[in-house]
Amino acid sequence: MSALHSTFYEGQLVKSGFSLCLIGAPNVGKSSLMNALCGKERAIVTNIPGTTRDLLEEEVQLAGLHFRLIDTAGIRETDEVVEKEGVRRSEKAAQDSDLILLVFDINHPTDIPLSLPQKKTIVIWNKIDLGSGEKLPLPYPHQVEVSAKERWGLDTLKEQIHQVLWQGSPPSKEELMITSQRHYQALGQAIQALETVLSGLQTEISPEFLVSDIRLALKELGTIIGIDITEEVLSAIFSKFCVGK
Ligand SMILES: Nc1nc2c(ncn2[C@@H]2O[C@H](COP(=O)(O)OP(=O)(O)OP(=O)(O)O)[C@@H](O)[C@H]2O)c(=O)[nH]1
Ligand SMILES: [Mg+2]
Repeated sequence: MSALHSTFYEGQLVKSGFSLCLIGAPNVGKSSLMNALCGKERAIVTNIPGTTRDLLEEEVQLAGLHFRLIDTAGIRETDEVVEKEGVRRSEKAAQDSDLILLVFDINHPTDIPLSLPQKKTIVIWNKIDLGSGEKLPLPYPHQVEVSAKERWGLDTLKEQIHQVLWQGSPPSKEELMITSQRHYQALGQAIQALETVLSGLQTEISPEFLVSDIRLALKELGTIIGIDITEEVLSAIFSKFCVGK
């Protein structure tokens, strides 16, 4: 029951999808990568730095999982009001998303003044079709070289996305997961009640004191499968073991 209870986070992600945010300096190819991953020209791409000014979202399936891709405005120091707001939204989107693709132009890598969580960040070295410059030393273990323009390296990127999401241990297809908040709560209550029963058994208290917690656990489990199993099970127990008589 505890193992099932702990699948709730993953279960929820699988059900509602993951958010994946593209972050980086202007002109590094975030929008181009967004388009490459979507398989369509969703975002405007130009060679003018500062093309994307607002957040742009698109739902996609990548390797069997559902994602909400978010393209963002390039991060740079600016006094321009609209762009400044765009940069603020980019930083917020990075904080809120399940996964971050931190994009660099491998031939002109300039760092951005943002420190992102290592566990959910993948560094993308883009534009490898133009050659390969000196990489910046960065504290993120997951790094991939791609060309958004030529669609190179996208399969490796998708593999990395999977690895980072599941931290090396993907749930097997047969694994049962709970995806509903109500089931999560009911299972949690049942576990708590059974733990009380267990410690009661260890201290050898009289069984009739355990009945109310067993009843509670059964009631909670019953709400998951939609029936009231309490009375049926308890009357069977009472008829066989004379508990509490
Ligand atoms: N050669 C080459 N050019 C690329 C690649 N990816 C993007 N570009 C070019 O780089 C320029 C900028 O691309 P965008 O995708 O608009 O870059 P961005 O990071 O979204 O830029 P902003 O929206 O300004 O922050 C465009 O001229 C693209 O065609 C790539 O893999 N190889
Ligand atoms: Mg853009």
